[in-house]
Amino acid sequence: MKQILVTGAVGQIGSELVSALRKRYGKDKVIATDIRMPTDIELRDSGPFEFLDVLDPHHITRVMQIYDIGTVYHLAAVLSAIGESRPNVAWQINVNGLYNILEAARQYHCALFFPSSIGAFGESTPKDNTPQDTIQRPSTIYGVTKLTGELICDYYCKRFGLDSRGLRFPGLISYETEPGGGTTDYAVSIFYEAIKHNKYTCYLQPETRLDMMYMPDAIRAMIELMEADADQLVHRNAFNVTGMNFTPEELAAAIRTHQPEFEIGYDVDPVRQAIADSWPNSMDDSAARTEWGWKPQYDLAAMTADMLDKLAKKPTLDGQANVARGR
Ligand code: AKB
Repeated sequence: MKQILVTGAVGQIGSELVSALRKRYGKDKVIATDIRMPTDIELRDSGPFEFLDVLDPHHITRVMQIYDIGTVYHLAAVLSAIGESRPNVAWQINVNGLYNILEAARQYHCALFFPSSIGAFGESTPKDNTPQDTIQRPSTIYGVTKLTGELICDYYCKRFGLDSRGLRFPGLISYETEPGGGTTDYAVSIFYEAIKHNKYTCYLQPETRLDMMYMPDAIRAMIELMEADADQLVHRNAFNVTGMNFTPEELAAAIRTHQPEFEIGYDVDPVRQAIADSWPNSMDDSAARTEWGWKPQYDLAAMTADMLDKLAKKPTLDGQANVARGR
């Protein structure tokens, strides 16, 4: 089996994907790369790590020459809220970085995973049960870069036969590595604050409904899609996938079933609220279910229970965790 390259390996998805891929295919089969040094000891010591700047095509080629890469999971990206504050950087990394990776994948005959997002939809997209194939006119730079990514990945598949596949991720909830600069980050921060202080101030309005997914489902979705039989795939870039959808109020209520005194307040950030308002309330992921058997395992209740349990045991949250949860 050829090796797997992961870009953006130190980020929220990358840190957990690398560990899952190493468990599945072997430690030396997975080359973790990032422009940041991993602080996580497991990620750093469990297999090869290379500094890799996706904006440097020569650097990518050098890494491709050193290893025998067959698949690339290209996760290096800027998220939606940061993108709005630095549109130029969002375009550079999300579009030019992807282009450099696509070119290297074409040259070295690699399969490519590309993460798109609910951000690739916009105000004119049907909001409820958003279809797989529908209007996509995103109004954020993040959305524009993600839609560009979907299209260019499809183009490389049709034009050069590159085996590119992708998912439109909703907000991802995880306890290992916190996200940074996204609009859906509240759904992670709320758990840290619930454990530490038993209260949270949310930057989105109480009734803002968005799709979400727990990280174990997201990791499984990526691997299952990349392992799926190509003949079964009608779509490629990118499949709607979702695990659950909820509002901040509903998430707070789920946390209250474990911590009855938990309080939520609101201090709305107009930038992130506008981004969230332009995204679907819920996506139809039947194409993913039909074409490669997608099925989430975590709903709101299961995810909430697991997040609170895992975070309460996290060494960095010790002490304060016991105060909020009465243990
Ligand atoms: C963000 O909020 O920017 C991301 C996403 C939904 O793509 N989590």
